[in-house]
Amino acid sequence: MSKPLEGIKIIDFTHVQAGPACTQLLAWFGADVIKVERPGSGDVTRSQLRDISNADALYFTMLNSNKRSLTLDTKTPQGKEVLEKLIKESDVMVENFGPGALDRMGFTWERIKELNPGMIVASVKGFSEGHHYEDLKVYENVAQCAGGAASTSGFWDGPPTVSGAALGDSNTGMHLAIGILTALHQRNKTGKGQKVAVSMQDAVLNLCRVKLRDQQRLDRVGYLEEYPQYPHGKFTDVVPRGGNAGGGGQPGWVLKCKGWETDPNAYIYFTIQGHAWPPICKAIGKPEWINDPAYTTAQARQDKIFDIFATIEDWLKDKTKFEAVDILRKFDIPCAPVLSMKELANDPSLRASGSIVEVDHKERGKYLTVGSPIKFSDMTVEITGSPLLGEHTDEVLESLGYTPEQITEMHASRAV
Ligand code: CAO
Repeated sequence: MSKPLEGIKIIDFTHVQAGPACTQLLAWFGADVIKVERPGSGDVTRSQLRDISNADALYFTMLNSNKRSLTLDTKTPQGKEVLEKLIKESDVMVENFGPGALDRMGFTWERIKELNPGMIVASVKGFSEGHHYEDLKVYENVAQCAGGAASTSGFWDGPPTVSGAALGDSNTGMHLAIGILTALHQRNKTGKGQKVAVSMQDAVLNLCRVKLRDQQRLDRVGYLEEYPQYPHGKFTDVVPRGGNAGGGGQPGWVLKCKGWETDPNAYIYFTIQGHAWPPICKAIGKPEWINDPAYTTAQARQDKIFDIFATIEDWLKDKTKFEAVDILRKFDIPCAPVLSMKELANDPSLRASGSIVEVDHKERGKYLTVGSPIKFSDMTVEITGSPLLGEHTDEVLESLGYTPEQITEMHASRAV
């Protein structure tokens, strides 16, 4: 069966994580993604954090599956000529160079439009165009700090904390993919391409919108009732770090289970959903709390929420996180074990659903990667190994009309 994005050709001028995550997603869904890399070295992640010497690092392989690789020095006249030919016959160019790099290479938006008026040029930058920091180069944690994630994560008595989730990188790539698909849809109606841009700061902020909600509530009423600082602690005029508190209307916390003294992940996340109070009381052996006015409403519980969590922890002390969840699920209580990466890697459900897949790589052999989190009823997303550096250079050049002699000459001059 044909894949939804079959026929869409993408020049993948991306590197590291934010851009490659975007183009990888589009490649999974059928786009022909040609990764353009500098001859000799390629994407820096090919050699960063290697676990096998002389084989592409997992950092690269896990972000570049289903793509083709073309080596091209786009600062040489021949390299520029190849890129121009590619632009003429492609639908999308995705890039996440430092600010101004594409212009300095000679591929301004005006030039690209001239070559192909239907072209969609999609960019990731650290900050948006016109922003007072627009000249800055940005990596993951820089974006998490600039986008509001760090100031609102961690504990109130510790420093701002970044998340292990790639909120700045992969998240920005996912936003960009949505932008590209939107621009392609628009092009179907107008025939015209356009520029699509997502800044890492904006993509992080978009995921922090509940914290902007909280800032405005704090400005108005001076406290935030779902934060651990309420009602016994103090608020200032900025949204505080709330530790592991639930971010919505349901109080929640990470609670210790059997074995927490030696296993750093022997915990569950426990949520006290308002209408689930009676089942919670039954589950944890406190039926007397069901009709006790000191506990019946969320408001009544608020000032003793940590005593309630302590009671639940006492109930949890002889149960593993898996045993606890197996009991609590019968009571319809929103909860989950805190899973380590090792547990996730071996999770049979994630393997069965294709969310974690094993793929083959010419140099590495088999490796695990994260498969498509988006599931379709009419398509199974197949994940293939990432390309070796320049693996598809000759076939791409041939398809652009270059003769074998010209290709040999380009290799000799290191243009490819
Ligand atoms: N042929 C010739 N030159 C090439 C090339 C190719 N195939 N590919 C890249 N280059 C050149 C660029 O043109 C640029 O040259 P100039 O600076 O001389 O114009 C040069 O390589 C360096 O590019 P860069 O600025 O993108 O790379 P860097 O390693 O210095 O910075 C990063 C990396 C990620 C900080 C920067 O690209 C950036 O801020 N990108 C935008 C934000 C982003 O995506 N960050 C997330 C990265 S994932 O954590």
